[in-house]
Amino acid sequence: MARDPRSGGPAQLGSFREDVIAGLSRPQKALPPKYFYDARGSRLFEAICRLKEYYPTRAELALTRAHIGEIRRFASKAGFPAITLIEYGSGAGTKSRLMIEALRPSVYIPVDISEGALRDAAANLRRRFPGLAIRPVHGDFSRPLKIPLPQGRIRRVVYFPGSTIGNLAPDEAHAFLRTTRGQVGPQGAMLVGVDLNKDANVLHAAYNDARGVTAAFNLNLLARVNRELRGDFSLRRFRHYAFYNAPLGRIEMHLVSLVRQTVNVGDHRFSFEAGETIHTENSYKYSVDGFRAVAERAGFRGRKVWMDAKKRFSLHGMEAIEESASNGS
Ligand code: AVJ
Repeated sequence: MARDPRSGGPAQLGSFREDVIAGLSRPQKALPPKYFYDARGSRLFEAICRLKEYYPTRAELALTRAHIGEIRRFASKAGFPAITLIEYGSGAGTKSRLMIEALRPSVYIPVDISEGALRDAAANLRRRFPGLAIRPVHGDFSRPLKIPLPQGRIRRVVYFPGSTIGNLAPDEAHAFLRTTRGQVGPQGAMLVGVDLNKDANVLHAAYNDARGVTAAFNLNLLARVNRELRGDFSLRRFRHYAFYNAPLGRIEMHLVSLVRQTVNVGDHRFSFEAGETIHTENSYKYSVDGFRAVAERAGFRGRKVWMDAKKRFSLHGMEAIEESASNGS
């Protein structure tokens, strides 16, 4: 299917090969989580979203459905007859459909790193919303994107669901929000899904599911290195490890080397001690006020926050702060 044979792809995607070599050369070996989402990884992530332990997807869908009228009112603005909706990390597109139905944008710009998911979702949405202009952008939203935006009295709304922002450390989230603030302009708005702090056992279970789907998702990163970069990782010699790092307020995912070993990636060779890890993902959890503080420093005022009944997940409705009123950076 949508295997991406390029090592790099579009310029803004950078290079898988370079990022892997650099990440495995660091004292704490690390791989960027954006590379989870090849065709197989995207399918495994969809399976994670259906797991009973993985509450975020269901909680976000439920709260979005429950508050869709208010979300619509928040997004629309007097004097702005049309909306351009930009979605970061649109993936399979279930939430996209809901948001398009609610906001009725005239232009929809889905941005995703997974080319196959982007293409399939765009095709589905074209069938469902024949009047909507859909302009997919294949790329990595962690870097500034050149997104063609219509001019005039059009309200720009960025939708960033799924708590993907949790992959970023607070200072990176701040920089990302600042770039987004520039992208939506002074009359723009943002809807961002943010997972909330909660009981560590609930968090732990969500990233250590009984059926091992999260483990397969994590290990697929090594399989992808083997497939695309001539790697020789033995998947039986690494184990999935995820825990809640309470002082830092984040779930960390790692791959633990079970033995002392060396691994080749193309012409590069890496050695592992028994027990040494590759850090593959952070997933930061916020309080409502904690997230608002980060957003405020980046030029967004929190106007609304919606939560599911158990207060596990939040959707923040934020508006751009006029430039003169904000100067944190
Ligand atoms: C897509 C980044 C929101 O952090 O919960 C799910 C990815 N990793 N299970 C998350 C993920 C392991 C997910 N995000």
